[in-house]
Amino acid sequence: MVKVMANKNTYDEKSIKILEGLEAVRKRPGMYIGSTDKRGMHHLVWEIVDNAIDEIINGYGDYIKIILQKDGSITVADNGRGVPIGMHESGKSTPEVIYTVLHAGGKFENSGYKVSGGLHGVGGSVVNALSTKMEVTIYREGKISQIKFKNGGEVASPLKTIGESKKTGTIVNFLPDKEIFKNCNFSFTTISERMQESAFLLSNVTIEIIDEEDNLNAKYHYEKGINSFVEYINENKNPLHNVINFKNTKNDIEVEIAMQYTDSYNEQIISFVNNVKTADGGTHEVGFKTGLTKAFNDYAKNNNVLKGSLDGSDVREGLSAIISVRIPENLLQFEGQTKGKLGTPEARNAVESITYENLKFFLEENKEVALSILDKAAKSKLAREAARKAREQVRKGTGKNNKERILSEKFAKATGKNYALNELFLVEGDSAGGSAKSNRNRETQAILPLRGKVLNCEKASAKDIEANAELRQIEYAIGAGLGPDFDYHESNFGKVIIMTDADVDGSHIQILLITFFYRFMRPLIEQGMLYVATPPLYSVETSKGKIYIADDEELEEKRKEAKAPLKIQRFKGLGEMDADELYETTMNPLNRRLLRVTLNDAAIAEKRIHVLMGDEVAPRKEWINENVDFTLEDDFRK
Ligand code: TSJ
Repeated sequence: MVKVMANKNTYDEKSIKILEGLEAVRKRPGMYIGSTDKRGMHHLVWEIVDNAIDEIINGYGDYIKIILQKDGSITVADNGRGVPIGMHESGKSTPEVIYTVLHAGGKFENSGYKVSGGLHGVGGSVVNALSTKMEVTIYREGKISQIKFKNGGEVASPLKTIGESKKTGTIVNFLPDKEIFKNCNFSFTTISERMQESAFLLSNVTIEIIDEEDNLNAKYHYEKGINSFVEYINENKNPLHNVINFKNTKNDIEVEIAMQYTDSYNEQIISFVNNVKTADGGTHEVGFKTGLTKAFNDYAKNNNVLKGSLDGSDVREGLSAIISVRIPENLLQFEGQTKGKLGTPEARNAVESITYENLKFFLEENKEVALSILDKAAKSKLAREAARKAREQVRKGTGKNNKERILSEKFAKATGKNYALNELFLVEGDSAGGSAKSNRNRETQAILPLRGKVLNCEKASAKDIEANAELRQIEYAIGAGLGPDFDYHESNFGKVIIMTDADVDGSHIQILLITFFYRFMRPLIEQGMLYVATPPLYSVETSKGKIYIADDEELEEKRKEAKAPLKIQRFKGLGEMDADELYETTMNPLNRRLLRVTLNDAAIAEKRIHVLMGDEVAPRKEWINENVDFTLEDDFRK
């Protein structure tokens, strides 16, 4: 009797501790999932899916299904062994412990490689803590068992058997807490794109995504793993050879590389560590690049095919490559704010020597391919040197085409010498450009009006840019070079702001310009220096004077607030505002809303650009919404 009482007490103490643990997650969600915006909410999905992926990596199951439910919840199912359903020493079921104790995962983990990019791996309990509802259904030992939670981790219904089945697997359904994730929805596109990447990395696993709300679905299954990934990236390009694949292990670090050159000028390297993308690269990417450059330079030297040596950027022109490394947990090290950069020093050496040795062998065995790549690299070197000379002449003012090179009189420069504070507005149309020039902060704001459509840079070379008046003007205005020579430190502006009409043509120009920056000044995007201005869509006369309205949602709010019908003017373009209005609403740092352009997924963004250049409006809109992560930079109005 006494003993039972004692047990009951410790049980209660433990429950309190548990709730305190989950309460900590609710108090500081950012510590566990990075943020509480859309990205953070998707993090919950990655946490759950990673558990299913771990089960598959350990050799159990080959199927993951994700369902975006109509009620805003999401379901993730796998056909692994099913989470153990036995009783835990605390008197609770194992699933209850796993989903209510922070980091409880550890006790149940298997050895081997885990999916564990920086923030991952904190597990189901964190997701539970941030959900108003979570249900776990387990198929195991001939039974179907289920446990339900509510309000961020309280047990709504303890584990019980709800049926019989011969199948095995785990199904988790959860509804993120709206109080924590305000105005967020799951994105089918974001989830599908990430799952497609996972499917490439886990060959022969099927991943299916179903959106019940919008009736969308996608199913991914690749038999050739990262080779299929490279083929997918190069789908619309002209490859110079079949995909090269090599794999080896050094110092406990498993390295697999798939690579293929095309006749394009673009370089696309995507790297993964334990199946999680390292968006900011790291030691494995450095090792790959070093090994690659060395292999080509050695080959060129030994075969007497080149004078001088090639730069890394020459050797990477037209290259698409996937680097996948698996690193044991004890050697894992991530860096950077979003933990997207591998820090493990041993990875550099392992990838470098595996790349060098395999490529050396490949080049010796495939002379024709080797020469065609070297030919391309040599041309890149020449173009790069010519471009640099031309730029130096411009800077020194000695070039023979200097008159032509100097910025057109349309460019209105900023007088201030503190470049970081200066802003370059790229404005659609001469008339809006004129307004912007007449009413601007002359010290910090420069205006470059753009005429008509911008060149589609998807397939352009540096030479094409030099031949294009519009883009050449942008290059000279920014003054920091182009392509591999671009150096954002040299930029004449801290912010480059694209300002177009809020219509289809305007968004097309935005995409074309973003494509240009993506291809030829990518660090500008990486450094968060590229923005899109958001001109208001409406103005409304109120008793207190004229107010400006950003979008339809805000207009609806104002309609509801107002008692009488509103007098509304719709702006079709920048040109419909006078210079004063344009400055006050869209350019004045105190009132404007700037959206920062961040490419959250370079690989797929480039593919999208291809889709976008078609005539359909819908996919273009989708691209803006899903791929270019326009984040509000400074919204002083709220
Ligand atoms: F945790 C979770 F909710 F995030 C989650 C876990 C979500 C989903 C969709 C799947 C899983 C999950 C966990 N799938 N499979 C597993 N496997 C185990 O937890 C497991 C199974 C069997 C054994 C065993 O030793 O028999 C051990 C483990 C850890």
